[in-house]
Order: sequence, then structure tokens, then C-alpha cells
Amino acid sequence: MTRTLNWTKMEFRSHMPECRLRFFCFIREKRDGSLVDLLAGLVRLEIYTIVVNFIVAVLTAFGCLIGLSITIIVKSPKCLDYWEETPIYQLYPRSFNDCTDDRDICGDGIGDLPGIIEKLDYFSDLGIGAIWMNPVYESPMDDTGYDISDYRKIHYEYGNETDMENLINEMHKRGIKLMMDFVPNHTSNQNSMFEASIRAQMGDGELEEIEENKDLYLWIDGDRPSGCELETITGILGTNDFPNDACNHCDIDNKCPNNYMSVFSGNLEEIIPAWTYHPKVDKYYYRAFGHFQPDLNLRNEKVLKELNDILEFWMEKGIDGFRVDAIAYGLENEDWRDEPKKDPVKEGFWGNLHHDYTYEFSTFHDIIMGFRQIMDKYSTEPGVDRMMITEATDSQV
Ligand SMILES: [Ca+2]
Ligand SMILES: [Ca+2]
Repeated sequence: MTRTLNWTKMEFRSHMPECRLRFFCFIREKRDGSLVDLLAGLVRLEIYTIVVNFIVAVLTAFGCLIGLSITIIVKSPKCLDYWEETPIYQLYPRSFNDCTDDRDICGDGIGDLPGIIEKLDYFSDLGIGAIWMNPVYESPMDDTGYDISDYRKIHYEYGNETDMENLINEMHKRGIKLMMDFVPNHTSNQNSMFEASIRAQMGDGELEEIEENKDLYLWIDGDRPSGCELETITGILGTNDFPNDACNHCDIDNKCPNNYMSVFSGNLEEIIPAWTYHPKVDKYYYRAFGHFQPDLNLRNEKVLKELNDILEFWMEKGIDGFRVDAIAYGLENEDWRDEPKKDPVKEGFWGNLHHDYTYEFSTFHDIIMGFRQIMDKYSTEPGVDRMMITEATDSQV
């Protein structure tokens, strides 16, 4: 019995002090009792001690784990998306690099998609992780590609759709992201949507088709400017009938639908109305920029669906993000009221107007949020982050 007690005492030395005190008190209380009682009591004490020590060990381990986790979180680098941690290189494809193989588009002095692929290793060497590429869509090139005739095709001077897929693949092999320019405010006047809207305005087609397409753009009644006629023009995308230059010069005081000016009028004190009369339709169409860039009606559901479909089309091909052009010009006041002049003495050129009704008009953020939802839809896989950035000028966005 003495050896047993000594052994138990030695075991208890490693336990908490209060446990040892309990043990000696217990021995004193039980020294006159039976051996069985004493052993049973010792077993209970041992279980109690094991449980206490187990709880202490668990709490200690748990505390250490929390401390370790906090340390790791604090010391670890932040988890950043690609657009937060890498330089983004703006690449203007037309002047970047002309390809060197034996294809028709190579050696013509115009930059192209294969030419970009030839130089991708330089981006890797420079640590460029993302490229924003100016428009490469099919276009008559009246505004360096910001007049898009087909959002799903590549302009023939830059290559073709296979070249675009190759570019995306070659960039991704090098860990470089590709952002495209996206132009939702306006199209080319050679876009099939504009041609469909003209036909619908003329009453050409089935009733359902007419209803669906007539308001894809912003048409408004007005008197025909003198000398305004259709003329046949041949461009790089073919031959078509367009309003002649006289159709762009309505009289701001009595024939233009209102006093809105083209952005291209700028601060030059030049009167360039934001209206072009179309003799086929017998109405004006609104265009914030050039006469060849009719503004889309961004309140029209079919237009918004088409723009969303275009974003999805390119993200399905692997595009990592978009730079959105001129979205602050997206909506206009629906009652087309005049914009107030800044200086009432001067003429109402673009720079002398407050653009309360044509720029950042109230609910244009709703359109951006709609695009954002499409971005989120394509950013659910681990490591896949689509990004959209909008153009902002002055202090207005
Ligand atoms: Ca070329
Ligand atoms: Ca607009």
C-alpha cells in the first residue's frame, strides 16, 4: 500500500497544486478506512484530474490556435484581384505592332492581333499583368473603332475571330489578363440594329418586328434641314445610302428638336447640333458624338439585353474585363428639354451648356449596376475575377 501511495504521489506531482492538496487531504481522511475504499477514491481522483487536465490542455491548444491564426492573417499578404495588384497597359492595336508572317494583314503598316501576340513576352518581362485593348470590333473606322458595326466580329485589318481566341490563349498562358473596350452608348450607323430601327420606323416588316425595333435608337420629329438628301457613299464596309452633310446642320433656333450639342463641338465655340435628320425616316436621330454614331436607346429592353449578351459572348471566350466607354452619356432627359447656358450672352455651343440632361442623367447608374450583375455572374469560379471600369472625365463621375 505504501508503494502504491508513493507511486500515485509521484504521478500527482505533475498535476495542478490544488490537485495535490486534494490528494493529501484525501489520504489523511482515508488512512483509517479499508484498502478498497482508498483505491476506489484514488481512481475517482485520477479521473477527475485527467478530466481537468484535458480541459486545460484543450483550452490552451484552442487559444494557441486562435493566436496563430490571427498572426497568420495579420502577417499574410492581402488577397488582391488582378486589377488591384498589377500595372494595366493600354494597348492601341492599330499602332502597336504589324505582324511579320505571310498573311494579307501582315506588312501593311497597320497593327493587328497577330502582331500583339508576337510581342507578348515583352509584357511578361515588364511585369505587366493586364492589358486594356482599344476597340478591335468590326467598324467603318470613322472614329478609330469607337463606331462599332458588329460587336461580335473583329475588324478585318486586325485579323479575325480565331486571332482573337489565339490572343486570349497566349496571354493567359503568360498569366496576362485581357480587358476589351466596350461601347454601350452608341453604335456605328452601319450596325444592323440601326438598319433594323430605320426599317421599323419606315413601317417595313411584320408588326411585331416593327414594334420591337422602332425604338432601338432615339428618333424625334422635326423639320428637314434645307439641302438634306440621301447620298450614296462607299466605305471600307461597302456601299450604302446615308444622309448628306446638310442633314447634320439643323437650325438650332427653329428646326432642331432642341439645343443639344455634339460633344465633338467641345469648347471650340462651334455650333454642331447633336441631331442628324434621316430622309428615309423623316425624323432626327440623337447622337452625342459624330453623325455616324447614333445613340442607342438605353431605356429599351431589347437594347439592354443585346448589350448584356455581347458582354457574355466575350466572357465566354475568356475576356477578363471591360473598360466602358462614354457611359455617362448613356441617358438623356426623356422630355428633351433644353440645356441651360452657362453664359447667356454667348452662343449655345457644347462647352457653354450645363449638361444636366445629357450627361450623368439621374438613373444612369442603374445601367452600370446591370452590367455589374453580368460581371458577377462570370466571377463565381475560384481565381476568376472579371472587372469593369468606366470612363470618367472631369470631376463628374
Ligand atoms: Ca497589319
Ligand atoms: Ca446616350
